[in-house]
Amino acid sequence: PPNEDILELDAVVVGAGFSGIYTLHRLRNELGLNVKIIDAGSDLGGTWHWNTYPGARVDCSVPTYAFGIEEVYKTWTWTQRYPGQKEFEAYFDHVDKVLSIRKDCIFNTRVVSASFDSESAKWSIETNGGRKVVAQYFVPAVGFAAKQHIPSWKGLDSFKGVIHHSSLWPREPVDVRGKRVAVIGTGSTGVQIIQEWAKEAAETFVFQRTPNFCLPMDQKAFDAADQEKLRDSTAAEFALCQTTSQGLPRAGPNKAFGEMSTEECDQILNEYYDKGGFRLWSGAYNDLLVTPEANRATYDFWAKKTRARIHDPVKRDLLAPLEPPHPFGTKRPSLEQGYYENFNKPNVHLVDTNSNPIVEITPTGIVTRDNKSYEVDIIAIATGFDASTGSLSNMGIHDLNGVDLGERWREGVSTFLGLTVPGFPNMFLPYSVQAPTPFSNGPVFIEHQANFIRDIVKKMKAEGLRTIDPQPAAAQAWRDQVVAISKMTLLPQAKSWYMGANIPGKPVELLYWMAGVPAYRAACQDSIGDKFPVVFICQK
Ligand code: NA7
Repeated sequence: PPNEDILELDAVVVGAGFSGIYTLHRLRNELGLNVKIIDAGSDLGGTWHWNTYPGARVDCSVPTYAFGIEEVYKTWTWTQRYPGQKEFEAYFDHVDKVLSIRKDCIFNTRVVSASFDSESAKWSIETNGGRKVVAQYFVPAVGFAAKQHIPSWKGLDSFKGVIHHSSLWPREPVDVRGKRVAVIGTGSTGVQIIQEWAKEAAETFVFQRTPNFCLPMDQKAFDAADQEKLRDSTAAEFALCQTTSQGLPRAGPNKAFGEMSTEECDQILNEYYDKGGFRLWSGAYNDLLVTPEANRATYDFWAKKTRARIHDPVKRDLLAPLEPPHPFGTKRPSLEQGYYENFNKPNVHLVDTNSNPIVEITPTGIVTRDNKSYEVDIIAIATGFDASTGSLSNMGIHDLNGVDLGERWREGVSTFLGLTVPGFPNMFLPYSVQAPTPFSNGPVFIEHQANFIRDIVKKMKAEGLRTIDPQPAAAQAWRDQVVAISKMTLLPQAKSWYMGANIPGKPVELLYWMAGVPAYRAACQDSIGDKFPVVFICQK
């Protein structure tokens, strides 16, 4: 008889962000499966639920950083091109009103283990509350930034003031007026916090290890006329996203650096910088991340523009050095709104933790190697994440032989299509490793992967298959491709989270597949065509 204590489902999805919601919607509404999302958070949103730090804002523009589902976008109005976290909370509430997602979510619950039982051909999932769930399909949809990276500084727990990692920030605002504040880290998160705090805090101390090559955000508040225009253009913008390499609503450059005259380059670089957004990162030429000379030309252009905004020569050399520490765009740039001008204020200080690393957190501040002590009231730890593999490797997911996924990936990641892993039948990993993930417009790319998961499940049903499991040879070939593409690019030259290089002991390898979304989509389609029985072990 069925065990009443065990929840029996067709599919379990972990994570209620964009990828979890898309997958639930596709499997539940289009295939009629019984699906639930389990999420450690208390509501929908994933990244947009957790990241409540001051200034949290998307830096990929709407309306296409959103669900491409007509019923959702036709009934929603954005107030600005790059909305903040609060607007996303309201947006996910709207998504729930239209798609009825919350009713199938189990919140405040963390998955602590998942194992596949060959006999029943089902996943058995356990949560921190001791709940057991059994399902044919298992979809950890936890994004790339779910496992925080907090360096193990001496004395970290001794600090008497307010201290939080950016993605564990309290939901009620922390008042910084009249306070001395410190931000450690200058990635996308650090930059956003600094911009916010430098407006109000008495003293702001920025602890920078590597400069972020920030680009101007082309932020815009939408008026009624803009909103009307968006209503007409959104469908076409989403359609355009399907055709472009990054899933953005604009085509990339079609010429290489060497094919352009100096004047042509200058004109495009200036145009892209002035227009703002990630245009300069997408590239004024199509070999920005491949050809060193092309890359350097963009860097030099960027450095000249940025240096002109910073008055103090010491800060200028730290924020936008003449010699780049890594090629342009091989670490993620962020979009800024007056970030550099903040450093012209006398109460915004820049501490170089590259030459003087942090050695200790004391009850009252931060000490660097040169024995300088920075006394502060509030600290934001904006030191990033153990990207992509971190959350998956710590969820207790076991393969057919009982080996943990983290153990399987100890020497390097192996997947087929970045979505499936040999030995983990019927498990799908949207928005994860060895896929275009952070080099794409997230929601647009996720929609494609959710569609693919739906199509593969549909095919399994049509063919009467209980399980599919990628062939080890298919995964090896996929890995070889990721590595080969990586070697063609400049990305390995940066100590970035893309390379796993931000986490001590993590294998250094490019975690993502760089050949663009359309080519990725074609590879997925190919795998469920004639190749299907070759690349997957299929069992009835
Ligand atoms: P990031 O981009 O990983 O940035 C982390 C920052 O913290 C970065 O500036 C790091 O310097 C710095 N860092 C990390 N460890 C240390 C130590 N031990 N000491 C000093 N400084 C340190 O994370 P974010 O949260 O900003 O952004 C994550 C992504 O989320 C973002 O790219 C968007 O896609 C969304 P480093 O550069 O390693 O020298």
